[in-house]
Amino acid sequence: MSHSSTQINKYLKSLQKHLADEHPDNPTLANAVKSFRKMDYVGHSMGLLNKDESYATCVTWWPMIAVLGTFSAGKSTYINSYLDMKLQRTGNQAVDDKFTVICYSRHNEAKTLPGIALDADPRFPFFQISRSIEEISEAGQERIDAYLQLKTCPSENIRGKILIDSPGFDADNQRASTLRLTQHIINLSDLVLVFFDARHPEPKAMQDTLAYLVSASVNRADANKFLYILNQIDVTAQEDNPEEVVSAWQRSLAEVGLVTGRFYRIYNPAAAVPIANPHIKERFEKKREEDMADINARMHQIEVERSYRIVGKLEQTAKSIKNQIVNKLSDMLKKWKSKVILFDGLAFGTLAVLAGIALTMNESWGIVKTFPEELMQGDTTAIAIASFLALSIIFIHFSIRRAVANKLLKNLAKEIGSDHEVYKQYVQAFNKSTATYRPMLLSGPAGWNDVAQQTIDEIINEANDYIQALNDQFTNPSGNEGGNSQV
Ligand SMILES: Nc1nc2c(ncn2[C@@H]2O[C@H](COP(=O)(O)OP(=O)(O)O)[C@@H](O)[C@H]2O)c(=O)[nH]1
Ligand SMILES: [Mg+2]
Repeated sequence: MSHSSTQINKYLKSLQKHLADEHPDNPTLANAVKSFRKMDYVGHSMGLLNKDESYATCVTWWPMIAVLGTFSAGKSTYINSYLDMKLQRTGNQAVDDKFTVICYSRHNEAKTLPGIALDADPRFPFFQISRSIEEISEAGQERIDAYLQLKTCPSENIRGKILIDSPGFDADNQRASTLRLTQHIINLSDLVLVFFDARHPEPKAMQDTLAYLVSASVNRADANKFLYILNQIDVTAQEDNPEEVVSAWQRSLAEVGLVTGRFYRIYNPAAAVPIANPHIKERFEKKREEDMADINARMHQIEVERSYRIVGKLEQTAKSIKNQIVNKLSDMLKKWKSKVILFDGLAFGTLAVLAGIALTMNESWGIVKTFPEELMQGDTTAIAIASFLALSIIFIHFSIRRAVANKLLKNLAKEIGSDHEVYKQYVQAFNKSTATYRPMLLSGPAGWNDVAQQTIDEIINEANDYIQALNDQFTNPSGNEGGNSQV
């Protein structure tokens, strides 16, 4: 990602503000932003980062949970009950044709903002989404607002994460852009709840959904972030054999290749049809409670992991600068210097020998003797020759420096892969360390001075303090446990 440095500053300020808003009495993550900013200074001075880049944009600050599935499967009803407020409209006809990104805000009312607001919102991992929307949308001109809206709401249950409600899914009638946006959201999400409707266990819409959402998820490396939920299971209570609906559903999933994975059966008691038979009612309620507890645990886990993941990334990046990147750069610089000296020697040695041969053959060694004198006297030809020689030497020397540096970077690309995240950082830092203006004799990579070393050590210490603070927050039984609020 590339932005102007004022944009980055705005982003970081806004990030800090949102974190402070979300955790007014727990500044750990807001402090972590400050540590990331400190690390940016080191990154900038070493050349690892461009001025318009920040380590803080490399982490997802708010994990995303996407709720996908068929039309009127009860996605919005589920989300409202999770939030414990009626934020989303619900109903049997299509009520929403946009994706709704739901974020926490302390301010006491739910607010809807146009999708364009997401573009500048650091909470959303689509930071600068309009560009990718342009790629996604076939019309090109279509605005992000046509696909996305942002809602903020004061529900405690959404603190520390983002929920995405989606329009009903119908692979046949969907605009291609919506399908692509769905894939984009799936890729960015930390957890994906796929809702099906027990009222319509096997209509075509479900088959299409299965084919599109499920078969795509089966072979993914992150397949375990998908939870498959058969909702509105209450309607099967009147059937002679309620289990048959569940089996049919699981068979459909198996047909598209999903044999393992997490399957849940739930319903929303407030929206459900009353279950008359007390035995069936009890059985349904028990299963529902178990499954809801599992789903809630996964959602809470995401929030806890988020904090540790962010602080972990801070510590890991600082340590990798100190231990790996600096060592690797120093090593490369050492090789670079000795090779440059070697090739300088070869080049100038060869030139000297050739010059010697030429002078001998022309029997004109005398020129060499008179040359300094002529130069002192200000002879223009002599000055021109001397300047030409000097410039040639400089040109050859710097060409060798560049060529050797490029060769070493090529080797590095082979070693770690040129698409590796840090490869670009190495290239920028090594180019800075071997830049024309930088004397070759300096040991150590550019920007890696006492201040930088001290800063990195401070950041590592700070990261340890944050982990301590998170342990206190998440494991202290008397304190704010955070997880019980959403049952
Ligand atoms: N019987 C029953 N109806 C439900 C349940 N959940 C939602 N509904 C109803 O199903 C309809 C569609 O729900 P909605 O949340 O709008 O579905 P969405 O399109 O997936 O967002 C609404 O009329 C809900 O009241 C449930 O668990 N059981
Ligand atoms: Mg809905």
